[in-house]
Amino acid sequence: MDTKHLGINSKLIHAGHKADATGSVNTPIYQTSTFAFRNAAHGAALFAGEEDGFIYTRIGNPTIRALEDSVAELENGCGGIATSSGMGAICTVYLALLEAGAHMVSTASVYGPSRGLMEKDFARFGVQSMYVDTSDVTQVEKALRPNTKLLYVETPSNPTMQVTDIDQVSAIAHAHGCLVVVDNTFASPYLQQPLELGADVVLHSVTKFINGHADVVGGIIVAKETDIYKRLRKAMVNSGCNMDPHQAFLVLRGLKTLGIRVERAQRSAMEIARWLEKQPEVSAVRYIGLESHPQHELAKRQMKGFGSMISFELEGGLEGGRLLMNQVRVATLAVSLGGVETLIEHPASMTHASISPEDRHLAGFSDGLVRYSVGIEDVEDLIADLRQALDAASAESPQRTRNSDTSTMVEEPTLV
Ligand code: LCS
Repeated sequence: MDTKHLGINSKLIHAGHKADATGSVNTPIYQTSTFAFRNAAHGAALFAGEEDGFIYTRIGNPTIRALEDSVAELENGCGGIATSSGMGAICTVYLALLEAGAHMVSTASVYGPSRGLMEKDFARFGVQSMYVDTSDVTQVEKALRPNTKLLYVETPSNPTMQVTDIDQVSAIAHAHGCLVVVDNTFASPYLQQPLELGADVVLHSVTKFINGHADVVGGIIVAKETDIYKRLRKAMVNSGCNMDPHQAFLVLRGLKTLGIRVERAQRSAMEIARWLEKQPEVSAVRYIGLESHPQHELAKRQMKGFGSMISFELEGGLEGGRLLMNQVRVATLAVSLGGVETLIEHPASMTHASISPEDRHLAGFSDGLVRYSVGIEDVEDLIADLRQALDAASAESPQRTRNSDTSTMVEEPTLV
């Protein structure tokens, strides 16, 4: 079905699906590693790119293709490339668009491993990088060098919730002959379309909102132009970062409800953020839907909604956050985000532990920051849960929840 003219919720249901001989309403799982050629000439034509079709699942597969086509349409790109994980997508982007001697400028508070992979691994192959607050356009402009090939932006950023003006930074980067990649994981294509705002490439950890059910790890990249799409696909195929057909099937299933999940979760997030702002134990709330957020107006212009990610700090600093995380009962203490279930985690010791304490400080978040991914439970239950957790935390250690004690902070880097 041609879905180009349809609204986003209709696209979520129908884009990417191609009817097969059975009339299957959903794209089946083509659980096969390889595809038979009709004859030798057919095989040769597929390899030469003279005919469209499937060769081998690392290169392409109908179930994976359905997901790639669907997200490419949602993002208004020329083609999608599904990957084994969000990090697989990021690795593919670095591999395809950078080389020895090239320089990358990125958001300082980017997801920990996105930075770790560059600083610890790609650096060994001579790729240079620099991390700035990309929500500040002047910092971006100053960071660009003649050899800067890539501006890699995460917006909203994990876990600081900073919002970068994609339109403005794209114009600056393009004037320097530099490509722009946006990690759109926190917004999802339902709320933000970076390619429409000037970016060249958009990527997602589909593990989060796109799949939405905490049962799959995966990634996807969408390019605006064909030549970049081809470079990215080649890097994915050669590095073996491909998605698996069963993964793709589950993500296709999750994707259909993206709109209703995001709408509900962001409604609850607004209520929770406003409630958190009023609690005496809470010293700061970062939610882009709040007027107090420094880029609230930009988010209003750039996004179709404010999403469901909240970061907050307690008066009791790190210790206060730890006590709270141990006391929640409806929310689950776990990393990841963007699922139907509410998750709470501690970036400094978990998702961003691989970034040094100095760099975390420079990126703009304290060891006391707690990240809260709002799910689709009843909002009254989530608020009651937070209230009882704050009460229990205070009862457990009334004086400690009011001190900023970071002396017991574990600096051991982890893998997530
Ligand atoms: N980009 C962002 C913004 C992320 O938050 C993550 C994972 C990734 C990329 C990597 O995706 P993955 O390979 O895990 O599919 N973020 C995580 C987080 O904040 N908690 O656990 C994983």
